[in-house]
Amino acid sequence: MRRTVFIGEREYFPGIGQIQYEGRESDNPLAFKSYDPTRVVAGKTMEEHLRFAACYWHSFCATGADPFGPGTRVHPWATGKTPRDRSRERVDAAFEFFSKLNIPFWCFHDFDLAFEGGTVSESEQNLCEMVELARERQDATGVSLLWGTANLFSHPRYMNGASTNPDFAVVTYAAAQVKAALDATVELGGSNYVFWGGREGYACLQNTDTRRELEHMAIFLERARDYGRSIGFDGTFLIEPKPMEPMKHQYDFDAQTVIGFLRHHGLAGDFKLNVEANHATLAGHSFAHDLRMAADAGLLGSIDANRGDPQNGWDTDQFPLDLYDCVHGMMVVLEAGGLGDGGLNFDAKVRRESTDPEDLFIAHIGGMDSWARGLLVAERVLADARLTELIGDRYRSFDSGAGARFERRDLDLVALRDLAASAGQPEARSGKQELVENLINDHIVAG
Ligand code: XUL
Ligand code: CO
Repeated sequence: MRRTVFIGEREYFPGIGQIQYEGRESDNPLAFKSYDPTRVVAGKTMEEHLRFAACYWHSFCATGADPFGPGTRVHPWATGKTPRDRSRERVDAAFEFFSKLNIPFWCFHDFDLAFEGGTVSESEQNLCEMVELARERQDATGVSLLWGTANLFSHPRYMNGASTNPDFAVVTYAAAQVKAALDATVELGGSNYVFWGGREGYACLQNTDTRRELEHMAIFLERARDYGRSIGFDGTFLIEPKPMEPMKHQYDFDAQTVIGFLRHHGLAGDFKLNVEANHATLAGHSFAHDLRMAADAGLLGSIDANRGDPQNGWDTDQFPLDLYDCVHGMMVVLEAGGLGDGGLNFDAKVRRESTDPEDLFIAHIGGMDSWARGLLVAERVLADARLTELIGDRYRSFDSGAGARFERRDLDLVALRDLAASAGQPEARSGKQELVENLINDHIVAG
């Protein structure tokens, strides 16, 4: 159960109190208009359906730097004299933010939370100290950990990959980090552990032994799984697909690639997918497509909620304020029976030009309201008999007779040929795309 606002030694967001649900009539930018955590939709509260999480890296570490210029935001929690002081301040600022926003979960990388030391042991110690502090703050606020992960992409040692690095010495460093990050995740009661392999891929196909690298990646994931289980981690391991950036090609290209990889290596019992909107679009798919592929495989674990920009070909990590994305996404989630122990993590950053402290609240409030609207609309769309009938009708020919026998694998290719030869040309049957799109639009405006 979450408690009231947490304020540490210093208040980092003065003038902003607990964000409340005020309903659609409210014109307060610091209030929820649609996200009412206690409202019941399709048998569960909005809070239970949506399982929102804030991320530590974009909101509390990043300052808005881009390849053309430095950060534009000066964080009041980054003023301490030593890296250790700054890490501790950041935890307080983050938990003040989480509790004021009334967000139930958070996510972190090892070296967002702690600063990397000069040696493996020093880094482990730093992380342990910060985990202890975060645990106290979790207890004080009731905010829980959705997932932890290790940053295996920023340090120059990972420039040629982490678990897929051609140099075994680097692979061992990656293992050390994953071990410590798993320990931290267990200590903080996290329900998932994420692998996003930013550098697990290649920049040049001609200097890379891809067969060997993919094998190494599978071995590494097995070892991580075994260690996690040995220390009592009974949650879900998640792979987060992304096709490229920073590498030219990343092995976790998209949902279907990862599903194939997991099944090929016998990992699908312990691993699921963390689908990120902007990664799906970089792969040339829609967000809903990757969600659907993961859900169809029974491997939809969690979501990194954000969006890209159609005019930019990179990972802009904008807040997910596109209503269609949220509606289409929630349609998949509801049909899949929910997110289970996964959640909706805002892997999103305010724009470089959004420099007011309140912008961080406004962005998250917008994301939470958009997904809440997505939930309400998706529930209505899925309950609309016209859609279920339309889809049922499209596949009716498989429900009985020869079509059903085909699905039961009773017909061979010759039998199929003979059916075609005796029946003549199939009739044209409309897919009714515009009708379906109109129907969804009608439900969006009706709410
Ligand atoms: C990078 C990305 C990461 C992962 C965690 O594109 O999405 O923040 O979510 O490492
Ligand atoms: Co992500």
